[in-house]
Parts: sequence; structure tokens; C-alpha cells
Amino acid sequence: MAAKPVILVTRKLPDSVEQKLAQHFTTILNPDDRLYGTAEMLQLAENADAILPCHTEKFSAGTIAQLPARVKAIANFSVGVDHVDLDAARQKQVVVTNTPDVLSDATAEIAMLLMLGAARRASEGERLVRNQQWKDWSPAFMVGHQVTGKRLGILGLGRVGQVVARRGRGFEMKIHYHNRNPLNPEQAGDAIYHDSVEALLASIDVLSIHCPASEATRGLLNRERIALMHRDAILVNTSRGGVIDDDALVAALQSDVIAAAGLDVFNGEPNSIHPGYRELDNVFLLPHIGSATRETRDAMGFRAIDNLVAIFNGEEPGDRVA
Ligand code: 8YV
Repeated sequence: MAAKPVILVTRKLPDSVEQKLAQHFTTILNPDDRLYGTAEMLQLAENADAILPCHTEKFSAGTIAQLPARVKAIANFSVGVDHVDLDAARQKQVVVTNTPDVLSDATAEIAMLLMLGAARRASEGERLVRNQQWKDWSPAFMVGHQVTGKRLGILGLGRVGQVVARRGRGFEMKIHYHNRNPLNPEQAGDAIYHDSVEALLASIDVLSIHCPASEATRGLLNRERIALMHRDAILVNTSRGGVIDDDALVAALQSDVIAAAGLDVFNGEPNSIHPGYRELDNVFLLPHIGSATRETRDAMGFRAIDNLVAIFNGEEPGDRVA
């Protein structure tokens, strides 16, 4: 019997995922969940036929060039693939896959949590109670913004964006969106299409960002674009920090250009996020937990395994991105 292919798993995955992976492959695991530096990862990859990484491992063109020749695939445990230089992977003929769909519900939940948390000043309120600083009540106390019935703008009405749209409709929100091209009516439903980001921003009360991070979207939410938003508007980001110009957003929140923001993802996360966010009351902050549910983390792992099984069976993996 041929030896099983060897998979380098860079982070500690759910037990059920590691057990299933071991049925098909020989595994190099990371039981202590240490964050590998690139040099250490490359060294471990010397004995691997594929790598199963998270977004915490970076595969720049330089890193991909140094991958041992036996590494045939990078089967990501993530839907976002901005941590992998896809062109470099294609050039080296390393197959790259991701885990779409299975995290859409969990991420949409966090988008709604951020939306409500930012609109209703949840961070501020929670701190008041927790720190024993809640002293009185008045009709003017902790008054926030209502989201019910408001206009929800979705930047990137893809898999996650479409779930957020459905959840928003549950709050009787009117859905607006911008994609490069309008979607067919089956996917868009009653959502109103805007042919530019600028037109979308000027037409909504809440913005939820769902476009991938790329050179084209880096710093997309800059000072000029944020200024197009309504003064009572709320900005929510569960995509990637890179889509936002942090100096611009912090300044807008400080000077009431928009009302509030809810952020689950950041430039420089986790250790070097913009310090301005920590000082602001009108932001609701979470530590990149969009997909962090038991169900979803299992499903992401199983999806990555399906991709690896296909690759080593000589088949086209379902979620190939390069
Ligand atoms: C994951 C994510 O937790 O899948 C993604 O793109 O942003 C997160 O939900 C993370 O990337 C896992 O590697």
C-alpha cells in the first residue's frame, strides 16, 4: 500500500477535524498551537506533501518560492486567501484551496452583532455595568440608533453578504449593495444595486463590508469615501482590516462624521491595531471571531480535508482558488 501523503497542519484544529484528517493522511500537528515563524514553517514543510494553514501563516511570493518541491498544495482553513500570493502559487504549480460557504452564517451573525452593538452602544453600556459606573437612568441615558427599518448597504453581496442581507431583512431593513456587476434577481432579491461604492455610501444608514482584501480594495474606506456617509451612519467590518484606512475611520469617529463602527477585523491584528480605536466610545470591537463557532470550525476543517482528499486522488478540489 502506498504511504499516506503527509499534511503539515500549522495550528491546533478541532479534535474531530484532526481525527478525520488522520484517517486519510499522515499528519504533522501543532498540539500547543504555537504560532510558527516562516522559517520554522518552511523547515517543517520539508517533510510535508501539503500544508493546511490558517490566515495567520503568510505565504508571500518569497515564501512560496522557498517551499520544498514536494509541497503540492496549500489547503487553507479560511475563506479569505489574502495571506497567500496566488500568482506565486500558480507559478510554482502549488494548488491553493479555501473554505467558502461553511462560515457564512457564523460571520453574518457577527456582522449583526457588530451592527447592533455599535448602534446601541453595547460596549459603552457593558463597561458601565461591569465597572460599577452605572449610577442613574434618564430618558436621555445611553440613547443610540435604531437599525430596524433602516437602509443596509452591503459592500460585496457575495456568500456572506447575502446571508447578512437576509438577516437584515429580518430587521425590516432595505438592502442596498455594490458589486462590480449587478447580481441576477435570484441572488439579489429586492436589493437595490449601486454601480459605485460612492453611490452606495451616500444612500445608506448602515454599511456592512464583505469584499475580499486585495490591492483593489486596500484602504477603500478612506477619508473621502467615509465623508460621503450619513452623519448617523454605522460602519461594520467582518471582512479584512485592509479594506479600511484606519486613520480616516478613527478621525471620522472622533469628529462625528459617522455615528459609530463595529469592527471584528483590523490592520495589524492582533498586536498592532490602530490605538485610536481603543480610545473611542463609539466603536464596538471584537477580536476576529467571525467564524468562531464549534459548528463552523468543524465544517471549515472538513471542507479543507475534502479539498486535500480530492487533490491527492488526482481530482479537481471543490474550492480551488489557484
Ligand atoms: C477565520 C476568516 O477564522 O476564513 C476567514 O477568512 O477570516 C476567519 O473567519 C480565519 O481566517 C481562519 O484561518
